[in-house]
Amino acid sequence: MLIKLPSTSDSKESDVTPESFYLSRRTLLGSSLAGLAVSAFPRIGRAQDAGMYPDVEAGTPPAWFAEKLPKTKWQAVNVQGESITPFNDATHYNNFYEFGTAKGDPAQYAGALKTEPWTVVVDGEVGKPGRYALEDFMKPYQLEERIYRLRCVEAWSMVIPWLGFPLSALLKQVEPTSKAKFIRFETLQDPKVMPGQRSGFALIEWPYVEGLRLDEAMNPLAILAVGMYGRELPNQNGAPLRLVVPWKYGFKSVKSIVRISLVEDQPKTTWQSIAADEYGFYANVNPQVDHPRWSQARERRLPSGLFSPNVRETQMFNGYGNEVASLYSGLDLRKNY
Ligand SMILES: Nc1nc2c(c(=O)[nH]1)N[C@H]1C(S)=C(S)[C@@H](COP(=O)(O)O)O[C@H]1N2
Ligand SMILES: [Mo]
Repeated sequence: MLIKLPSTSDSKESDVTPESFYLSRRTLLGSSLAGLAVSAFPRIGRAQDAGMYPDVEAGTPPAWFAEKLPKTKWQAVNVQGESITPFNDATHYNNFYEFGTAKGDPAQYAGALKTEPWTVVVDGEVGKPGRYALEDFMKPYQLEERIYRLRCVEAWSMVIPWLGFPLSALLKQVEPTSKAKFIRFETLQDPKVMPGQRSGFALIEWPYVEGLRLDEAMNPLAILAVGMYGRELPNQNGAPLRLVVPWKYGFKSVKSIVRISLVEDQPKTTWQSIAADEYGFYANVNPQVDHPRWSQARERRLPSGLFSPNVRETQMFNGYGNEVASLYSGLDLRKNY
């Protein structure tokens, strides 16, 4: 991955959502005025919960989606002092190499991906393997909102409100055997709709593969997401099902998942296969361990433009150290990058 210099087209200063907007939204939601919040902002979508966020394009949610939305007041976690990245940035500045390597490619081409019907396979070292239609796969779970920082290894970042459920809940369902030590995820492979898989982009062996140690996967911060900004996931963000592990670089958060396997050995991940000396299995956000070609000490928080680059210090474990540091006690994080 190459670092892109900020260009004025990345975002306009006028796109910045003031913190006050977010705070006032929270205040409204905190009282029983959630309904009124919608009418206060004229440019929002229709009668979906997407109306909670400004400028969200309403989607066409699958039938099972609405009944899974959080019923009570939505909870924000870990977002003190942060404002949510505008929807337009989160959906037009993406990495999803199956649809091309330019940041705008996923928004331009991922619309061709058909996410209904969708099948998820659970296999490997589990007591209850299975092959599920997505709506059946989702049956046991209620959605929660999780507002997380997302830090890409390329040194840009966003704050995204996801809708998902803890990965640990899935693990409880499928009953890993005593041999299961890692969890492996696979993205859809379909060169007909994924131009990145049929071009001469031979560096990547498809499908895209990612993985976690089982204890990392059990950490309550790790979620499987099916939505963001109060609506279902846009295709370019990994519809209909993706992983979100906020304390790790973004490439761990694999999109458009079709297969989840419990395995004995550490899976070989896509980015390790491309350049093992640059992208490790752990990929924990760590400002003290630089990428061989650039510093990881700072990041550009989107929206970021030439005249307001919005640069900030990168935090250890992306600011989630209290929750996850104990997973790595005794591990040399310089070697296990
Ligand atoms: N299948 C797949 N998943 C992927 C990627 C990809 O190219 N293919 N890119 C990763 C990278 S590098 C990042 S930073 C995040 C970006 O997620 P976002 O576009 O929703 O912000 O997705 C990750 N998941
Ligand atoms: Mo990334």
